[in-house]
Amino acid sequence: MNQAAIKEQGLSAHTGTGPVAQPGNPLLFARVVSPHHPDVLAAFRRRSPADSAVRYSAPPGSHAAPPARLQRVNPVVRRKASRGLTHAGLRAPATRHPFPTHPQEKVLLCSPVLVIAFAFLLILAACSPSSDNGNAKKVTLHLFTWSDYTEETVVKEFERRFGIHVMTDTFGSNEELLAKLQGGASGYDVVVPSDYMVSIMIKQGLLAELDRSKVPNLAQVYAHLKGLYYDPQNTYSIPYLWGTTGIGYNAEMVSSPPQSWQALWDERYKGKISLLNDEREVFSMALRSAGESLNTVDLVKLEAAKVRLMAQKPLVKAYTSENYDQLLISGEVALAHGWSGTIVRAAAEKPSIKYVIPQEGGTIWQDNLCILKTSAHKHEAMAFVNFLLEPQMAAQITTKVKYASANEAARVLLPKEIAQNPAIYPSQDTVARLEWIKDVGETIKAYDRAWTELKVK
Ligand code: N2P
Repeated sequence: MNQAAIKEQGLSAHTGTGPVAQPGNPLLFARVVSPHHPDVLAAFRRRSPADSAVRYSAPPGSHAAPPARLQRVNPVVRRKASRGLTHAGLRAPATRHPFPTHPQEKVLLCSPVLVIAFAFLLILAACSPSSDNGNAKKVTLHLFTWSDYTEETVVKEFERRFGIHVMTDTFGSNEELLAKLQGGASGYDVVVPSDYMVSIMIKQGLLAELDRSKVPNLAQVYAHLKGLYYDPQNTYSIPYLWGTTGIGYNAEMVSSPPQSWQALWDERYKGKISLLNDEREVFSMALRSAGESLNTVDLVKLEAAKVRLMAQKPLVKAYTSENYDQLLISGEVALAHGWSGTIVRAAAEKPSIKYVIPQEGGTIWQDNLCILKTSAHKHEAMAFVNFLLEPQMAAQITTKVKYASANEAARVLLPKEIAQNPAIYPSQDTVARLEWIKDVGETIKAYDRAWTELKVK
């Protein structure tokens, strides 16, 4: 991270990149090589365990908090390390006193050979990646987000300004995100779950509590998009982009604009219909088309929805969340169950493509920036989250992906055709017909079974 960026974020300057000391990691001493670093001085002082605890003086003008690497040093590790033992009970490298007192040793210390060797070692230490010389190895943040949800120039700008590298992986549904994390996918820092998935991930202990002082741009988020049911204090999630689920259609291929979800059961469009490859979204559509809540926990209603979906299956060309814009553009499908922004993007390429939310209503959703509890780079992740919410950046993202930004200040920076597009920013009346997907608790098992049955039969 460069110095300007550090200042901007109020992060403490730290430039070392040696192995991180963690419980069970015997490298606590191995990483401490710079003779100027406060860790070294503390380790060499050899006082009581309390006195030898790692100390850090914040650089003038910076926040008083120690840098992440030092914060992560478990006090138990520090205490054991000062006795030459690590947390795991392994013997750490001996910490010889640097100023020998034996007369022979004093003679040796004065020898020119030793002086040169010492100077050489100092130069080596100064050139090593763990030293405080500003040559810190770049941190890489791992972002796990929806496909087609990132604006490359914004990510490049973050990398340029902060000197942090960002690697992006994508998923196609909330369930895929959760399954990958539960399956042990590790190393991700920032993830982008929707509303109901935030509540599930909180319950499962996957998300880190956010230091909101590091995300001042949260103040720019629309008040009505903050403190929603899934995270009432925004303790774990920062609203990012939001949208709706409806039908994208090619006006040149349908006799009249679809007004009801029933259009997706119209035999005339057999083989020309695509549905999202998304369990909760597909059941939401089937439940709302029958006038039911999309969060029903009534197993009879759920079963009836499944039966309707089974009957519809022969008409469906594909269950896909990732290329239905292309299917619409190429004319392979006439009707696509899909998310607002993706269909608006297709419409920008082919003006006969339109977006409609059927009269029975459907889903409203909000995707959120969250940091995983397991992230090794929480400070940098927080800087990234805040950066994505800068009005200019948020406006660039919305201009590209065509999903509404949660950032109120971004809206005035958008081109008119986006800021005033009701398919991107729906009216209050439309929003009133929509419903948030919620965690249905144990009933999710019945949804899972019904979904599997639909997909495999
Ligand atoms: C776009 C993903 C939209 C996010 N590919 C739906 N929550």
